[in-house]
Amino acid sequence: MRTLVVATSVLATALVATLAAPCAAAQERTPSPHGAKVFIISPKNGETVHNPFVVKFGLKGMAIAPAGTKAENSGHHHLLIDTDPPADMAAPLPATDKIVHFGKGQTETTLTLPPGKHTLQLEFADYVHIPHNPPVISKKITITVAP
Ligand SMILES: [Cu+2]
Repeated sequence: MRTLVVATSVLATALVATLAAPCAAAQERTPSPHGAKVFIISPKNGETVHNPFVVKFGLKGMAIAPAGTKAENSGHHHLLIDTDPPADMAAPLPATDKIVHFGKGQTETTLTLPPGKHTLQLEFADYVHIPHNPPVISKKITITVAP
């Protein structure tokens, strides 16, 4: 119990430090406008889908720009499959089988995943794949792929 309290306290301190020092980080990272958000239009959280299925990306308060194109309040989608956003928000998102870049400015994709439960989450990032500040990340949804 004591360990938990200490851990929570450290986490809270780290969070406060992050919130209190946006200026230092803002010089490195592209700012996102207030109220910007990304969300998964479909499938819905808890939905059961059949392969292959379409994932539609929603965006509010920002614009899509292809990777490599620097424009204010813009970026491109990244779909996180069965993984969390990387902790280091100052680094470009890696391209892996779990972090898929849509650098051409796509707003949907078609997936085929093994049957069972999977999580999906969207993370928006700038022209060099670095998350905005503050980061624009959707809620994580859980879906079930039917056998
Ligand atoms: Cu990218």
